[in-house]
Amino acid sequence: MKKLLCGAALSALLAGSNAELAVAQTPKNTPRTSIALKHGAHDLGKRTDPMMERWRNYGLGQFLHWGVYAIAGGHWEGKYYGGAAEWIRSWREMPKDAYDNLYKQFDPKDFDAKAWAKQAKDMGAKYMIITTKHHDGFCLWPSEFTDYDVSNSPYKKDIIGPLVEAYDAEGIDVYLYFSVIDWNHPGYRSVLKTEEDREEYEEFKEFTKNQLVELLERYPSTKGLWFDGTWDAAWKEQAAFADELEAELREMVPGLIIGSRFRPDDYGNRHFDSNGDLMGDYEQGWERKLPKTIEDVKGNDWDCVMTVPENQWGYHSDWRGHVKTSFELIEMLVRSVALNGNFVLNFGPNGEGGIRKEETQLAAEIGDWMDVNHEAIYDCGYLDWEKQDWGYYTQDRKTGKIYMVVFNMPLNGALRVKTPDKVKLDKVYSLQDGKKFTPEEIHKNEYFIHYNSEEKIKSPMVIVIESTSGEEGSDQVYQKAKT
Ligand code: H76
Repeated sequence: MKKLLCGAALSALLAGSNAELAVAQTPKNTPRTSIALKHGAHDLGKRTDPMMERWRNYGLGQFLHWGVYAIAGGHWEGKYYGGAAEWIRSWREMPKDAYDNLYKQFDPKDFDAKAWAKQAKDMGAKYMIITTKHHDGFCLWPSEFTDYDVSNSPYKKDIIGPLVEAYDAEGIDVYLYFSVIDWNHPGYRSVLKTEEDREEYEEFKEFTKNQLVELLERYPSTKGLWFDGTWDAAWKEQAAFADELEAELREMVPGLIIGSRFRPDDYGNRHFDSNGDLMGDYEQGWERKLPKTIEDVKGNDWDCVMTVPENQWGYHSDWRGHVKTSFELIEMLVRSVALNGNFVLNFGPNGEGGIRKEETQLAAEIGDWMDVNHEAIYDCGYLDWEKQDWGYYTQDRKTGKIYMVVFNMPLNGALRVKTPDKVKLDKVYSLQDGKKFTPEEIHKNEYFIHYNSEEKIKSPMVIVIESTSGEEGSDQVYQKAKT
């Protein structure tokens, strides 16, 4: 896609029916009328410091949703809850006091932080996000600021500490999920209607701040914070508070990464401020969905967080509807990387701390694929070559090597590759076994890479291209058709 469009072309597009396309093609960093904001985006453009470079190159992450909702597992008194398991407290059929006493049963005998970390490592995850506190308010760490935490459960011990230690030991960076919705705190409000609401909410804000500072003090190796619940009307009024708090948290941990789902701007806009600029280090809006084209991500860093069933994060004992396969998840991972994002797969351990067999199997299958093909994922991002139907290109940002990740092998085994002008394909080979391919030039800047269609392919295969640019093309003359 051309980055720069002349004014006339742009207005022609805008006038056309495809408004979405026109917006996607608006050049980045062009001057525009801007609204004066105190609490909008403070820095424009991507962060280029080492910590953010590290984040950008993760490729694959793991999300963990764990809390007392795992004990209910999506059921109450034999009745099935169709919503997301971690939301069961909000269900009409779920007595609130019964839910609020579930923590008295929280005693996960199977919890083994090292085993979880090992499994994530074997899957190929480079970062992990753990729910320190979900909307119910139950804290997986012993918090000084509430009694509703692990220390008052029969388990008694900290959960977050051992997880941070175990994942750190595996070389997997830890991020802390934190909900600014807290159904347990008396000062929490989703909407501020009265003066009294506002007074109470001030206490809740103080509590929120104290807990966040506490988390970073307790777990100083934390690489970032993953916020949730910031869609509340009450929170959307807190631009100044959130801005100041974010600055304070960043001060505490140099390089700390915070996405776009934390603070609202002066007008209550989130993710993107009133001028359309991203607030935070990366776009956090890709939840259970993926961008289709590079234009969709507007030049920003982003990650996609994905559930295995349609919408279950915490443990639900009875998954209904479509359950994604490792093939689908690998395709999502590759698509994410090909569009300059990371892919984060969610796991919901059960009330005993066990990881269900479906998730264990998916982790193993993804891990098997990553063992062979991780080169096409880590340190990789978007390549500006015309996308083909067989799959996705990724490119290593450091070595420049190009990877063709093939999901749809043509029946005749002929994989089309269109290159920009003056690109020469020097070496083309299979990542799995190094077997060489000799590209057939079929047209100017267009080749077939012939895969022996007799050979059965069991999983998405990767072909490496080493190329040089700036070379003259072949001597072959291709004549344009006269029509
Ligand atoms: C709605 C909502 C929450 N955000 C997801 C990341 C899950 O935590 C879900 O419960």
